[in-house]
Amino acid sequence: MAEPRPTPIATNRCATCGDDNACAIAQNGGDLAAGATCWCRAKTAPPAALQRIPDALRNQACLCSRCIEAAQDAPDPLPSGVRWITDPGGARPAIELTHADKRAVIATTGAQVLSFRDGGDDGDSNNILWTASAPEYRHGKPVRGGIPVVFPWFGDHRTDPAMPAHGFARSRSWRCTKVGPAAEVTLRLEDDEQTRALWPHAFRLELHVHLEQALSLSLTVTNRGPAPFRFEEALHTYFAVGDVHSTSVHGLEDVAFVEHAREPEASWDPSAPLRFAAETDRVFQDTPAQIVLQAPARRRTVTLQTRNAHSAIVWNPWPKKTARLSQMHGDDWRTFCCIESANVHAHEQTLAAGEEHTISLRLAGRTSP
Ligand code: TA6
Repeated sequence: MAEPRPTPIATNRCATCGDDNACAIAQNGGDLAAGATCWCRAKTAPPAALQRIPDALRNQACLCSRCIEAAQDAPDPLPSGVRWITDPGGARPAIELTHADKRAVIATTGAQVLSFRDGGDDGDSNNILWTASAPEYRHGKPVRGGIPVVFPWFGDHRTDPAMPAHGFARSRSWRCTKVGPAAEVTLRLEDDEQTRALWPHAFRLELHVHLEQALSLSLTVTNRGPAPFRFEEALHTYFAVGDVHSTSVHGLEDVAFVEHAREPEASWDPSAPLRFAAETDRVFQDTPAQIVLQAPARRRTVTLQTRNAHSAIVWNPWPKKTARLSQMHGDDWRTFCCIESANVHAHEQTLAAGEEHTISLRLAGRTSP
């Protein structure tokens, strides 16, 4: 017997994906006395859908029809190691994966991995991923940090400066289409009239996130349209390094690159491991499948293993660019670097009608005694 339908209070945000749930009662200011009847009262959400409502949002909002649909053939009991929560901002649905002493949190907005803790308490020192000092957890906005999903273009739009940087996928509400069997979920984004207004193609994105000793992500792009399309993509990973001055990146020695920073180092040895001594925004092409980040200030080594990622971007804004960036405090640049697993610029991908393409990233952290 399905649990009683939550009585929505003035929020038209779906409790499990954050998208508009078209709740008539919420649109009526949540005033139940007004007698507004919501479409949801005519629907019966499967138990699996109701189980996905985070405690903090229970009785706060209806589910959207697409999340109810997505949960139709879901296994009733959520597998251990998967839990719906709200993100650190308290209002946006998120999914928590746990495995042994490891924990990852994924926001449904943008299917953005927000944190990956390899043991210990919930403190930031255990978080392999980095979050800016003034994070904004807002519907329709990526948080600065974690692993934003960049699609269908990288950086600024080539012809229209009004378009969102790094595409639109990181700002949209994704919904969960598969849970389990282990500590794993699949989140999906498909084209709709808003995305087609920005990029006129029918597509499906699926991000599969699996937590074991390592954190594995795979992003599959499917061309659902009648004609080929071209796209760029990146898993734009922010790493917590403690002190960027003592950090080094290994595996990109002698790999072809273009430096895009406004004020980069005057010169450096491309055959040596990459170190940070100025603003760095280096796009590498034809990259190896393994890159290693050494962050001695955190006594941490992180190994990135990729499949089908032919580009990598290494970025640190240094102080001047940090001052121009949202969600950042002045000193934030000191404690992170980005190593982004991607296909961009010369490795922009072409996908024929009906075809799919998958890029994968596996993050394994090791802390030295
Ligand atoms: O990936 C590096 C980069 O393109 C930088 O140039 C910087 O703009 C960064 O991404 C962050 O972009 P965002 O749009 O998230 O502020």
